[in-house]
Amino acid sequence: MFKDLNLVKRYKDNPILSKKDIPFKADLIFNAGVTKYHGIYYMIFRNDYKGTPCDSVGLAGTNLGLAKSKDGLHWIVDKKTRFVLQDNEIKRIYDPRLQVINDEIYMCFACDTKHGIRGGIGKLDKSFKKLKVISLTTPDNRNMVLFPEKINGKYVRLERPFPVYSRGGEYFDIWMSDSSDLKYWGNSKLVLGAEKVKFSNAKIGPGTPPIKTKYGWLCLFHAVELDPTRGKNGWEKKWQKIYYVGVMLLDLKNPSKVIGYYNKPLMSPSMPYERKNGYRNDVIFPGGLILEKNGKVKIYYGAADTVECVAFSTVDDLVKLCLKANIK
Ligand code: BMA
Repeated sequence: MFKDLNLVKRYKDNPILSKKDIPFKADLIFNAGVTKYHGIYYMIFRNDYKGTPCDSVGLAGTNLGLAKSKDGLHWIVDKKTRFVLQDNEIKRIYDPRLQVINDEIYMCFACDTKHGIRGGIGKLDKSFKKLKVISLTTPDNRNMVLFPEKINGKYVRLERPFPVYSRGGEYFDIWMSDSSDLKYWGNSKLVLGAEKVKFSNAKIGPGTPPIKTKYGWLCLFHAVELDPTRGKNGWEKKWQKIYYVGVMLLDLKNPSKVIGYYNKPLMSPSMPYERKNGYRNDVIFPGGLILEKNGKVKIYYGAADTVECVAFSTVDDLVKLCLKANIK
């Protein structure tokens, strides 16, 4: 396991959202999407709740809830809003990521179906309470994030297909596609192969929706270390993975081109709420990156698949890390 290098500062009052803050049935509150819209922070969080025990850990279902904040640190949860997508084919949606493009609000999400995992894109109304699904990928794909503006006249997304058959094992990469209407996607290109990320021996995936800097698109990703010698790490019988956060910078005009990325984890599980007593310990899963006017950034992440947290950095520090270790 890689040590945390203290490159970002965790909020002293983490977690910012957990089971105790939720006014409805809730157990694991994590992997939220966060955006700032007209000065207010909005968070759509994942809630996995227990029911009649139906598997070894008793998790019965998943829904998504909505929270609002004036400072990005203290949150008020909407009592009524719960996003659930379920029918004969679709089992659940989870791991939302939010993006505002041209004053319209979009949410990417993962979608478990009877025939595989699909990446979804939907549009939220201005109250963030209603979701209209625009498109779903073919299986298996997820961890999709949208860029905040069109590039060369097209919407662009990062995504993470899972080619199990041809790649072997859980060895997955970050890809990119574009679209004229957010519904039909194509022109797919590899962005970052998992083999380039030296602190991962397994899959990587897009984490936070990219933010624009004058040096390039800044984007956090997750990177997995699989350690078969690990025993019990959480409520699960056996959890053998560690999830780190990585940081990369993509070319402004051609985002399939990586300008640079930091060759060590930006964040490695280190705090008790990231390492202990969680559903899956040693997981940091980034889903939101907010750039403030003064150049400071807030990094939102799920910790141990159990609580939602925030950490702080600056855009300059993150860009510098990427430029220091140019992969070319
Ligand atoms: C991934 C997803 C995430 C989760 C992570 C760590 O495969 O299921 O939702 O946070 O694993 O368990």
